[in-house]
Amino acid sequence: MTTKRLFLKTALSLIAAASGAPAWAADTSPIKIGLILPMTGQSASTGRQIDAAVKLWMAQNGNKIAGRTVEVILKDDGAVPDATKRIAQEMIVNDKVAVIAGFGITPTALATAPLATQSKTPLVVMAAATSSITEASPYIVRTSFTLPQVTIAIADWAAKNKIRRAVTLVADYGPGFDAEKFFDSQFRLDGGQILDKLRTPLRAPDFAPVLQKVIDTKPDALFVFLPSGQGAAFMKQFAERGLDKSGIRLIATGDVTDDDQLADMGDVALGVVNSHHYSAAHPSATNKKFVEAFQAANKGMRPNFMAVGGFDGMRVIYKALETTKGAGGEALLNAMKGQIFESPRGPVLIDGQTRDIVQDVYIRKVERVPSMGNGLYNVEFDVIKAVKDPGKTK
Ligand code: VNL
Repeated sequence: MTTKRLFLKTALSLIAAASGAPAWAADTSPIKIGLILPMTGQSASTGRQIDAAVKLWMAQNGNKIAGRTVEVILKDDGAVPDATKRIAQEMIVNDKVAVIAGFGITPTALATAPLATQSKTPLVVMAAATSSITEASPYIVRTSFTLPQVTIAIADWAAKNKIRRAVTLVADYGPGFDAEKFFDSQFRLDGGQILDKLRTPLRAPDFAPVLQKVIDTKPDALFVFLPSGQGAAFMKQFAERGLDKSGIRLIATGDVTDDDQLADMGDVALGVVNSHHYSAAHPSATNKKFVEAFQAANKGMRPNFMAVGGFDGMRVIYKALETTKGAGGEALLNAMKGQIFESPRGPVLIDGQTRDIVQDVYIRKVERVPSMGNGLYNVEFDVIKAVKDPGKTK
């Protein structure tokens, strides 16, 4: 053995001794993805949708990246922020996850943001949609949407379609404040007038008192944002109070005419014009393939916008992990930035500057679709291309 080769051999065995593995051998440990979702409680439909979409992504794309096995660790936080934070801490410290995804509602994402920053762990927000979430940590990337992003379109549509006086009704927390504020400013800019701003609690809302106020105020239209899972209960009370026959038009964000519940809402939902980034009836080949595969794997379930946020979140994570060969931290975060791809919702970009999603926003009307089993669907009739979140403060 030459001196040079002996030196190399000694150096390599020293490195191997220090790291516990031969330095030239590839890392074969599993790549872990933490997934925190509300699988129980009021937001359980969001957890169910995203879990199903993550499983579909894995079934279609396998569980191997750079020769390593990908493991998804799913934990239920019941949409309780303290639980989310505790679970995230365990995933970072004990499981050594490369990334944490999920986050059904805004408070759970905000509670976890400081941990992401401290530990340099990327968070992929697949559901929560308050604009400010991506500003709570430089390690947050979002594949869902923001309320300002989808709300401006319906405010604009309303003002241009003979609606002069409106009342707003939103859930009393982050995304509701965003929806209320951006509906108000766009609608007034377009010459409309806001007669009243109503809010209902996030937990166990009772729509009776606010609907009575709407009846008394008699606006041309009622604009509504409620988080996914509350739409059906709202529609029921709207109809029970005769509001569907009152001449007061119902307009909304697509959270209210959510594909998860729309099929069972009944005629009260017919004709509701709303704006959002995803409809199960989106007429693209990519979406048809997605909906068919999702329904084949989940009998009786129609994918909603939460499922698409989860599916696309996995795409962003997988592509980034392929780039880093499974490494996490800042490298993984950077590999998520700037991704452009065709989602079931349409073309999307993960903005490298804001880490938020840029996407098309559609104006839709709830209709019965004979070619789709005569079910109720959000049928797209107009589009605003490549909308960035208008809610960013910097
Ligand atoms: C949020 C926004 C949650 C929109 C939603 O459903 C929704 C949130 C659970 O940011 O908390 O449709």
